[in-house]
Amino acid sequence: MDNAMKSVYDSVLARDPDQPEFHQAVEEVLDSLDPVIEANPEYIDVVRAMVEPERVIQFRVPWYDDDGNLHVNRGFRVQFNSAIGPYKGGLRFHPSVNLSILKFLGFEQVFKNSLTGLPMGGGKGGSDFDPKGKSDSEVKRFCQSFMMELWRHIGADLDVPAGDIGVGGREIGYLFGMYRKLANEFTGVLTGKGRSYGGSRIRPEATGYGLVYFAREMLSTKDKSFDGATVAISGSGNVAQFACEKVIELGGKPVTMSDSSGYIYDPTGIDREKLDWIMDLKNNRRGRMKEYAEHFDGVDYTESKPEPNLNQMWSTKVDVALPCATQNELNGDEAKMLVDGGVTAVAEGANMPCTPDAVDCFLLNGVMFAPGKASNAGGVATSGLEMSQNSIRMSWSREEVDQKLEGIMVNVHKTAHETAERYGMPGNYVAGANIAGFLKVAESTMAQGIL
Ligand code: NDP
Ligand code: 2IT
Repeated sequence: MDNAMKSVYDSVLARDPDQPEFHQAVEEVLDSLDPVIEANPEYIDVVRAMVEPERVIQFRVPWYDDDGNLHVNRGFRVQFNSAIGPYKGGLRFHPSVNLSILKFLGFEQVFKNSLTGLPMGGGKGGSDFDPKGKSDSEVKRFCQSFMMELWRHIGADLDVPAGDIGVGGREIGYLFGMYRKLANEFTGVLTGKGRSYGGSRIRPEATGYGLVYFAREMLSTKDKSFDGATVAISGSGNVAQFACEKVIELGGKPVTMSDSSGYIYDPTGIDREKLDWIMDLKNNRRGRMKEYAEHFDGVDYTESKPEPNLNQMWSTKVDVALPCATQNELNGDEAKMLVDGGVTAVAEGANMPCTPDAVDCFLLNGVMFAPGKASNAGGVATSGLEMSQNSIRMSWSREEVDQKLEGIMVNVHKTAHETAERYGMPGNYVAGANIAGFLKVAESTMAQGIL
């Protein structure tokens, strides 16, 4: 980082010293931007403005559980940047949610959305509510209470939330229903909606499919492919499930999946039938991965242990690793285990799952590495396609949406790859994605005046 950039970073640290995830996300981007500022010194002012969200909304979310007890959660929406389009990004319901996490996610979303080539700004929101173990009616009451405040801050041309950890089709349905009632209008204010009320085909699959399309493109630059490749996947939620599905379709062999309680290792591979079983377990029965090892023969289950214990899942010998659970789930020592096991490529399905040490380890050891803001952009890109369909009051076929998604991911890969080359860092997708994502937003910000 050069001096001007360092002073921006120092001001971020000084202003919000208690936001480590946000610092991490900002540092990674600023580290990439030196050559851009060298070529366009005026962009340093854009950087100064970009590290501060345009608006942050925080609110109270009171709700009653099934026994009539009151709970009070905290709700947020971080409207980070609208230079190239309405704020766009998911909602996360998880007990760990705080402003640091939502600001890191919102900040990354700005670059990711820009990379998709679609006109979407960046935002993120959510709550420290834990959907785990809650009844359907408790989740519904929570979502309704959450939207009772959020609705006045969002809109189809203003801010369009979607899902993220803990927010899937069920939650989006309850949120959309409440928005429609309060605003007295039916618009595409949320994405990830059900098919029967304006949702896009392929949106549930999009992040996982997009991730594998991106990884396929990355592998092909070194004449490699998923065909016959052994793959480690972490997580077992939306992104992990559909990444697994696409890996199987391309001839790969996924051998691990996990949840916050532990991971399974299935040496014979997770096939279509076993994946269907996992989808039913996770999406309908809301069960734990441990049950997979109890149900299928020859499967190892390892319970997760808190840090400083290493997650042994990453010591599995694989060709490709797809971390699809959460931020900072894969550290430098775990990256070293993957390298020792001979990994060729790592592509982030989650947002920032690899720590800076892990990323350094991959790059130093010549492992192809795709940062989430490029490789998981297929989810928000397909949300963008849902917004388009809602605007023109049409719905496209599965093939049409999948084709567009694939085209966008091929293009995101090409953009990140070519930009890295142009700026003298061939093969560095982190630099390529950060620079390309930044340039479009910076140009728009300058053209409109920094406001
Ligand atoms: P889900 O809620 O569907 O699944 C999350 C998965 O990650 C679960 O298996 C969960 O296990 C695990 N997990 C979550 N938090 C932790 C934790 N603290 N420690 C260990 N495991 C954890 O979420 P998604 O699949 O939608 O999201 C996964 C990642 O992908 C997130 O980083 C998200 O931001 C990112 N992402 C999602 C997109 C989308 O369209 N949904 C788009 C782009 C990125 P458990 O059930 O035990 O909590
Ligand atoms: O992190 C992400 O890109 C998402 N959770 C998806 C956001 C969206 O608006 O579809």
